[in-house]
Amino acid sequence: SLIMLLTIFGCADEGKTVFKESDINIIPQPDKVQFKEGAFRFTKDTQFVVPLEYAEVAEVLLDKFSKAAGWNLRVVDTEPINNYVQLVLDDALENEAYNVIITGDKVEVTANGYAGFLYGLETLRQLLPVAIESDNLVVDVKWDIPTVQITDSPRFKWRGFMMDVSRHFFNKEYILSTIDQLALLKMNTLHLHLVDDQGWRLEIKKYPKLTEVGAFRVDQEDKHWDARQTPKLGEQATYGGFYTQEDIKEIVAYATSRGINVVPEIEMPAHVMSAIAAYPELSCLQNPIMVPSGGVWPITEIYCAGKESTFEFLENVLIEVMDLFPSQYIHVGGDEATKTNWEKCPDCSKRVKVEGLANVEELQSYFIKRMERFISSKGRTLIGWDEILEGGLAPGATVMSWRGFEGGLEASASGHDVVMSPTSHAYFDYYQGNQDTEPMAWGGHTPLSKVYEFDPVVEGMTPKQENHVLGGQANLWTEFVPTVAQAQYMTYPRLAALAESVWSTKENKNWSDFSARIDALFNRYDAMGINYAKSAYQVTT
Ligand code: TNX
Repeated sequence: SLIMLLTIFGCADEGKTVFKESDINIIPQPDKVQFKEGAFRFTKDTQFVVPLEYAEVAEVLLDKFSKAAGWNLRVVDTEPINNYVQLVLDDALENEAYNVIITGDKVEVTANGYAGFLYGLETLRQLLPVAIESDNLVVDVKWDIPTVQITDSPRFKWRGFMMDVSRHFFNKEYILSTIDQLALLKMNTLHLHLVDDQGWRLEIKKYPKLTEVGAFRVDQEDKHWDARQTPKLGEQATYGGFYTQEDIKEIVAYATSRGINVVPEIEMPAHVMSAIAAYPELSCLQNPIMVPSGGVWPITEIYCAGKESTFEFLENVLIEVMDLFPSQYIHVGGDEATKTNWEKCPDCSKRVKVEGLANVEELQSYFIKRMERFISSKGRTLIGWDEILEGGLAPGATVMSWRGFEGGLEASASGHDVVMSPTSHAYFDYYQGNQDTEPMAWGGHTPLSKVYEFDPVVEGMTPKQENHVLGGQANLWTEFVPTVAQAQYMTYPRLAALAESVWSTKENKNWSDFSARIDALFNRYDAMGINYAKSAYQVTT
């Protein structure tokens, strides 16, 4: 029959792309890649054979084929005919690990569950022609991939990226597209910095003013960050935005389908002027303040640690947060609190006495420990910036080490889990090239090569300490990042270097090999319309 003839013809190697080993450019570098001459061709009839409970995972590729090739590929759970992609469960594999075997007529992906299947498919995406990234129909493409065998698994289980959506607001669409980029690089954690002085970005039903007031500020149009620009009370807000709870549900659902956990950060006790502008009673002195448009330093307008009502407020906020975010980890910030108002506050002095503390400084540790009890009572885990070490760490707390690796070393030595996110390697708000030619940034110098050197495990760590290193994370603070174009510029391709640092084995990391592979990623970014920094490519250590 005609169908038979077409099937036989489609199965012949004739006309398929002839690949070279150098055509394989996967980032992050997999554990093992074996190249064999030959190709597998995706066609409009390629079947995806997927265990039913994992059917959703195939969407990552089916979506792309539907847009770029105009195909409506099918997921089946029956015996396939020839030319198919089959996902096979294998309980012997570790979480997130996968194997891919590609031959001329089939592709087999094995994993122990959703994440591994996803990463296998993301690897296929990187083997496909860049046209797969197109949102519009592309004609005359041979949808061929080389016949390789890949064995792969992550080095760390926390592979994170933080986006500061407070200093500048980035809408839901940008967050969703960022999730897709994270998945491409096999990152699995998106940390949203939802609260800071300059804006509260999450709808809380019980406290509507947090977003009605706290999500908006006075800003001059072309000057989105200026510390000298202190708004006067009563001035009209012009800049802002926030996520509704519906937005968050959509973000979390999409992230989950891309193997990504969304960690919410609700800052406390400092970096919360936006909340105090909305509800002045949260501060000790109750001075009326505006949401500041620029940096405020030192940060003295902080939550009052003396009043019970502060904790009641935070618990109510966190209840809504935990309903929205299934994340095991709840980030409570904890950084950069200046305690001068606690000094002036009778309720705080009283609390110091009652709790038997030495001084108001110790209220920071009291504060975080109390929140940790609440969070762990709900079965979740508190994580905070390394300032939460000061005055004694809460028992179940995990530390995110940003002022170098020291906080992480100290916390892991005392048996706490840590995520390494040091300014030296992981701060994407720092310059990545020559300061004279780069757009205005926070300062610092974190070129691509420096990010690539990042290793969350520090030399000299004991094996016990090493076991407490969950992984690493990059942070994009957005004081000087007002637009999507600028956010992409600061994020890419440094995110690719970070991804390799937290996924690939030490032995497999090689800067010159990475530099060669990254050209293929640039082509992909071009196809996706991403404004990556070409300047980052130059080695500028
Ligand atoms: C320090 S990192 C901060 C942020 C700033 C950042 C700028 C941290 C926990 N706090 O508030 O945006 O430096 O690099």
